[in-house]
Amino acid sequence: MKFETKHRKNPPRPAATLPVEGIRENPPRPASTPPMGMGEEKPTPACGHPSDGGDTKIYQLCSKEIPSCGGVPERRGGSNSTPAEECRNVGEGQNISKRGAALIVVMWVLVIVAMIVSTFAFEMQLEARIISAQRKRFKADQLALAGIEMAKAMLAFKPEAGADKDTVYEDPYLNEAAKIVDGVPANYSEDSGDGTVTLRVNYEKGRRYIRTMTHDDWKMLFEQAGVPNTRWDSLLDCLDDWQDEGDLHLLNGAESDDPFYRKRGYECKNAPVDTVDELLLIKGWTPEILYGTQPGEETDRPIAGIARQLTTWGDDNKVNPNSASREVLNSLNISDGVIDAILEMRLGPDGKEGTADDGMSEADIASLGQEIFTAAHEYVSVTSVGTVGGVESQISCIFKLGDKEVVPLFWSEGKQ
Ligand SMILES: [Ca+2]
Ligand SMILES: [Ca+2]
Repeated sequence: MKFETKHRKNPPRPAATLPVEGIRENPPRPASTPPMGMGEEKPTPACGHPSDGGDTKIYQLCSKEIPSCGGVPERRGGSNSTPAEECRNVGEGQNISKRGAALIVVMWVLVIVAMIVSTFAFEMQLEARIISAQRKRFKADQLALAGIEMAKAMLAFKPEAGADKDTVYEDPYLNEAAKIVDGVPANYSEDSGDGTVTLRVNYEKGRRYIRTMTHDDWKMLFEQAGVPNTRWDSLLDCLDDWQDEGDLHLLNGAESDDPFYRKRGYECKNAPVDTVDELLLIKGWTPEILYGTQPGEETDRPIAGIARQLTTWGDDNKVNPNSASREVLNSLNISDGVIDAILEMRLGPDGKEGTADDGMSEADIASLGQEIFTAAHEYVSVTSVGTVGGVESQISCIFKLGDKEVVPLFWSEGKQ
């Protein structure tokens, strides 16, 4: 009890630690300032906030709402700051922290919006390109189809009365059509709308008819193409086994019981080939032999390929010299002098290739005195290419020329 009495008599409370008394004493209120009361305005504090009035209400306001003080506090931080200043400093710090957080949120929102917009723009650009490519593809397809119709009109062309092989027309289209009448390869190109249609007309009689070719004919083609002669016998025996009836294989051949065919799950056809590509099914006949060594393929002896000299459209082994390539002419049993004469005569009087006077007449061909040659050209190959903005569409056809109509025999879309 004695201790409690002593403690009550001597309360050690410094004046500076009494916020109520200090605030009540320190703010000097001007004489002209009316006392606080009803209808009176609160004094403006140093920080400019009206709530800084110097009584206990300040602490309540500071704890709930941080005033926006634009001024700089007279004393900052440390144990020497008054509670009002501490409150103001804390309020300013929290206010800055809130502003920083808001700025970060705004920046993130901007980044996300920018990413969404850029993604949307990229997808739109991609779709626009796809639609543009599809539109070009459609136009190119239609141009290729239009080219086939143009070719059919050229194939049905009948020259005017009195016109002969050397007649030159003003219209390039008619000049190319006149070439077809003589069995001379024709090339025609025409702009149409946004694109171009290109026609190439050739004749299967300018190639070797597979079904009538002898082993010597094949060997001539193999030699020119660069096929190693060690493979010739195997290639020819396998070809014969593929086409002949029965399952007895030749010395270097292969029938259905050969592991090559068993592994692939099909048998020998035992019938003549119907297309040039069918040769790829025969043992030993690789794409390199038919279509040549591809660019970038490493080999000591590149092969040129023989597919361009072959055909399965025809009736006999005769060849039209107007459309035969040098390789085909070399595969025939004729002298080099005859070959040189053909190459010179088919250029026409102007001596230039690709002009209106190209081609040998039927009389010119007969003058060669070679039974292997013919002026017939009933099987016509047509390639039509439509091009729009770099997009190509190709159609390849085989037509048979009749007396009154042009009959389509083969149709292929896409590059070959
Ligand atoms: Ca056979
Ligand atoms: Ca010429």
